[in-house]
Amino acid sequence: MKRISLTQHLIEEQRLNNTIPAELRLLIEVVARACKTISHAVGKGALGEVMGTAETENVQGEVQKKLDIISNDILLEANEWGGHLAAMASEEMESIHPIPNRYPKGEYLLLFDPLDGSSNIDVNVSIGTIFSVLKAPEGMATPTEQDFLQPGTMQVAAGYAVYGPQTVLVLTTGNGVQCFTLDREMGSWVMTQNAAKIPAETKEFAINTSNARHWHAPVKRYIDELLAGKTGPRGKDYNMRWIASMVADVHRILTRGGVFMYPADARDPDKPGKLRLMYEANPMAFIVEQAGGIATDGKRRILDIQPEKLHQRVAVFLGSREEVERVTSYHGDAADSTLLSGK
Ligand code: P6P
Repeated sequence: MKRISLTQHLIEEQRLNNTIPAELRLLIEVVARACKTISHAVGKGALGEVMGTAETENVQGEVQKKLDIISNDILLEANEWGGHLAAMASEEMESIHPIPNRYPKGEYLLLFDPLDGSSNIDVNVSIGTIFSVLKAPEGMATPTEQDFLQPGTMQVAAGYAVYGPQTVLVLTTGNGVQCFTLDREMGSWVMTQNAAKIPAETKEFAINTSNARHWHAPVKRYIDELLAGKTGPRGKDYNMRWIASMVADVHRILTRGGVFMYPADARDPDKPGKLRLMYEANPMAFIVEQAGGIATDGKRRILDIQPEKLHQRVAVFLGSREEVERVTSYHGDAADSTLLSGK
C-alpha cells in the first residue's frame, strides 16, 4: 500500500480541498519538524544529559524538567523566523512570546505544551507535545495576551506528537483526524491513519483514582457505577488505565475508545482540575470532536468556553460519546451547580 507523507497530505488538502492556506501548511510543517527534533532529544534519555530537573519553576509553580525547557526552546527557535506567526504562547512561559522584530510576522498564533507528561520522562513512559493554532485578530498590530483568548471553536489546526514506542503525529485542520508515524530511517512523517474515529461505546476509563476522596458527587456516582461492573446499573465490566500523560491517554482513546477525566474537585474551588484550557484541553477537544467523540468540562462543550486567562485550568471529560454524555448529564442532575468547573 503506497503511503503518503505529511507534506503530500498538506499540499493535497491545500490544493484539492482548499482547507488550508499555504501559510498554515508551512506552520504545520515547521511544528512537525520541531516535534521530530524533540523526539530525538527525548529518545537520548540519560545518554543525552537531558534527564532530571532544571532547578527552575514554570508559571504553574511546577519544577521544570530539563526536557521541558529544551522542548520549549526547540519550538520557539523553529517557529520564530518563518514569517507565518505573529506570536506564540507556551505552558512553560508566563507571558506570550511575540515574534522578534528582526523576523517577518504572519497571521497565526501558536500555542503549545512543549512536553506534556513530564513526570514520566525519567521513568521512560510515553510523553508528548500538544499544539493549537489560532488566527490573529484582524488588524492586530502588537500581539497581546488578549489576542489569544479565543474559544476553541476558533482553532484552525490542532495536534499532538506522542513520543512512545513509535513517534506519532496526530493532526486535524477541521477535516477529520490524520495520524503520521515517524519513519526514523527517512526522517519523514508517513500517514498511517487517514480518518481516526473514536467508538461511541467503550469499556475503558481513565482517571486518577487517588483523588477519589475529593471528587464531587456526579463524578463519584459515575465512577462507582463503572466499578460496580456487571452487577451494577451499567451491566458490564470496565477496565481502567491512567498513564499520567494526557497525550498518551488521549492517543489510546483515539485508537480504541475510552473516556478520559480530570475533574474539578473539592480541594480548590478556584482551580477546576489540573489541565489548561488553551494548550491542552482545547486542542485535544478539537481532535476528539473531529474523530466523533465529545469533550466537556462537565457542563459545557470545552470548545465553546470563552477563555479569560492564558493559563486558566478547566475540568476535562473527553472521549467516547456515550460515556461523556452520561457523566456530563450527572453534573446537570447535580443540585449544587457550583460542583461544575469554574471559569
Ligand atoms: P496527575 C501531566 O503532568 C498532566 O498535565 C497530564 O498530561 C496528565 O493527564 C495529568 O497531568 C496527570 O496528572 O495528577 O495524575 O499526576
